[in-house]
Amino acid sequence: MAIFDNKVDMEKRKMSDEEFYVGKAKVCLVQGDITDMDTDAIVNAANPTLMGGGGVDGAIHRRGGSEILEECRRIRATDWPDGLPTGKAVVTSGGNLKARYVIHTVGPVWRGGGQGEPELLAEAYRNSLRLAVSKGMKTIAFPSISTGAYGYPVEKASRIALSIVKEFLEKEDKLDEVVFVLFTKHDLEIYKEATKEII
Ligand code: AR6
Repeated sequence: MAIFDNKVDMEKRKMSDEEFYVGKAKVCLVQGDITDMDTDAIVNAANPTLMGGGGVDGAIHRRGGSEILEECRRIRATDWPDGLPTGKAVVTSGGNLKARYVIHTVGPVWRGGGQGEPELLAEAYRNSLRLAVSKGMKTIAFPSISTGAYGYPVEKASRIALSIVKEFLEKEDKLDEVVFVLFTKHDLEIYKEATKEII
């Protein structure tokens, strides 16, 4: 039964996937819900409170269950009493999710682009990738950080996301797969366009 399910999953992913390699690591673009992913980690586009919210953050906490929130509370109490700064990343277990871990990072709020947003968004991706490697993870899935409630234009954000992943994989050979899970067909198309320039 497990084999059958895997086959179905692979077929589904083949239909919507765009795949390419950086060194021996595979990078995939998929349209879907990141809470369905069975990668070692999924990344949460959180806010500094780490106490949940809307969008992908809400979906992860709803489906992952209270264990994730409990761990976030502990992280706040011990490491980040004033909140997780923009661009940083922390890890919790995946609770009831298929993914074993959730990496919580905070992207920048878009304020026109002149307030350090590109570098902060790059840091959010970079620190998430570093954390995954430091924990021995092999596969990681990202949402399109900052491009929902935080208003970062997806055309610009997709280019930063792909450039940072490419740069990271060129220097570091410990990850097997990085997946971008785009919630809408529109975002998937924009990411596909961006790969033509970046990769
Ligand atoms: N799977 C994949 N992508 C999703 C999902 C999902 N289940 N749900 C939404 N998206 P956002 P941000 C997409 O707003 O802009 C929260 O309230 C969504 O379509 O989730 O970084 C936090 O608590 C968009 O493309 O994150 C913060 O307060 C992308 O995920 C704030 O929002 C990011 O949208 C963070 O804002």
